[in-house]
Amino acid sequence: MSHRSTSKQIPRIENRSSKNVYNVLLVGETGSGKSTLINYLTNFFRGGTLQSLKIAIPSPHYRATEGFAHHENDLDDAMKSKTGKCTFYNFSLNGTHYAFIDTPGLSDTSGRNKDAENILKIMDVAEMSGTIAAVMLVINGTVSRRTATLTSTINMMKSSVPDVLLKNLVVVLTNCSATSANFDVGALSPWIIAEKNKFYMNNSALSKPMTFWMDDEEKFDEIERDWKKSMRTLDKMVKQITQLGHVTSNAFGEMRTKKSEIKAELNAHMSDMKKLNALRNKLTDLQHAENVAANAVSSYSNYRKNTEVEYVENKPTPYYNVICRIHGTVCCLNCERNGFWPMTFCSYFVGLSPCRNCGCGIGDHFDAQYEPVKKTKTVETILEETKQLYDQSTHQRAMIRGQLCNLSGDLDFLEKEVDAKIQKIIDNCRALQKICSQFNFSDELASTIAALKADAGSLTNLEVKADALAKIARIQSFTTSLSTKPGGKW
Ligand SMILES: Nc1nc2c(ncn2[C@@H]2O[C@H](COP(=O)(O)OP(=O)(O)O)[C@@H](O)[C@H]2O)c(=O)[nH]1
Ligand SMILES: [Mg+2]
Ligand SMILES: [Zn+2]
Ligand SMILES: [Zn+2]
Ligand SMILES: [Zn+2]
Repeated sequence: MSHRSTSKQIPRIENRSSKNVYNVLLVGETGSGKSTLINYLTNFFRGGTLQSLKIAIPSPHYRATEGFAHHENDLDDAMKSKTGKCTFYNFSLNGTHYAFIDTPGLSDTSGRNKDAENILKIMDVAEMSGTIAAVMLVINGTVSRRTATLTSTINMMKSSVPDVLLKNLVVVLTNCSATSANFDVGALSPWIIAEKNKFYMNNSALSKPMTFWMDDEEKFDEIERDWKKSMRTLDKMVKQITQLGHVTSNAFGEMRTKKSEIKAELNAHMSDMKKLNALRNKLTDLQHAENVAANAVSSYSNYRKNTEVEYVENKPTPYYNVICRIHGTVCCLNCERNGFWPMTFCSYFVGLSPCRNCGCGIGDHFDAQYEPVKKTKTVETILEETKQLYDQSTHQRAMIRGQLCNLSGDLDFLEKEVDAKIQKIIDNCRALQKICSQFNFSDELASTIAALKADAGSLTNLEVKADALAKIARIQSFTTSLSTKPGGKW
């Protein structure tokens, strides 16, 4: 049996060697006649007659006689919870074992979600069975192909039967005969059902209480004619099932794995886009902060101030000058005394009267062979407060630049990651299509993609939002192209 790791948690049906059992999966709309067919099979295998009907599945008019109700006890708990409403009906004939698996009806009134859930249950039970001999599509043969529910049921079935089982597809048209059937098997296209895999039955005995036809000769004849025909058809059908042989049902598990991987990857993709959104917003913030810091740096860069300072330099002169000690001024330039005593001979002093130039006493003056000259020089002073602000903003800016550098690294990484994940989604879709060429990606992924679009719409970074929406649109058109033409364009 399967040696694949994907099947490791799948409980198998114990104590029945799958090689000996022909597992037949019955699928179809609610009301198509699956339960009735199983009751007819019960009569076929267990020798029931119109006078002594054997009933596996009770109906309003017939009570169960076969004790199949507790059959699900054979399955372990894990299996039971997984299969839900799938029920096994086991029969044996001449040492050959058959298991007919009744599944929840599709296109149920409870809606699409319920259908999807039921399809999963059907696929789970198919996988757990280990091998499948036939997938039996039970269709009410009076229904023409054009009803919307039937079309949707057919599409659901196409999406759930792996290609390895296409040869094992069996169609049972109920409520009709080969001549009266309205249903066009061509509606299953591109599935082609071999003639010997098509069966027509009118299983009318159980639709009315026995009293309705038992004592009325004409009604009984009609019921009996159909009954006998059905039994002959079942004989052919059971023989054909053994001809179809066993196909390992791993493919159902692979489909389930691929489907859930694709959905998980799509969701992971969205959370990447959300991360990208956050990072891009942070990038914008940081770029703004960097700008602010850069402006601060330039506005605080004038922390140096130049001031003009006056000072006095003694310029040497070849002659003597009389200088006031108090005023620091030259009172007599190139004094005619030429430095000789007494100073009273200087024309600025008349006897002992004060200096005519500055008014100070003679004793406050001296002779010197230089001339004090006032000069100015430029001195650079540092504005401490401004410098502190400058240093702070320079530091700030360096930090922001570091963060920007890290952030753009993270962004690069994440963008590559996003591309790789999308590629993985594409690859998984292609792989799933290889397993099930009729898989309807558009339907299967519709709700996931709608959720992604809603998520993308709420992204705050306009650039990332546009990018996310474009990526989703690409994935969507890729999956649509897969649904219409195998291979698809990417
Ligand atoms: N006349 C006639 N009635 C049928 C046939 N198959 C099913 N029915 C009736 O159609 C109704 C739904 O059948 P049922 O077996 O419960 O469908 P299921 O929901 O697929 O299990 C019941 O009333 C059946 O008696 C058929 O081949 N001929
Ligand atoms: Mg039923
Ligand atoms: Zn003088
Ligand atoms: Zn003087
Ligand atoms: Zn003076």
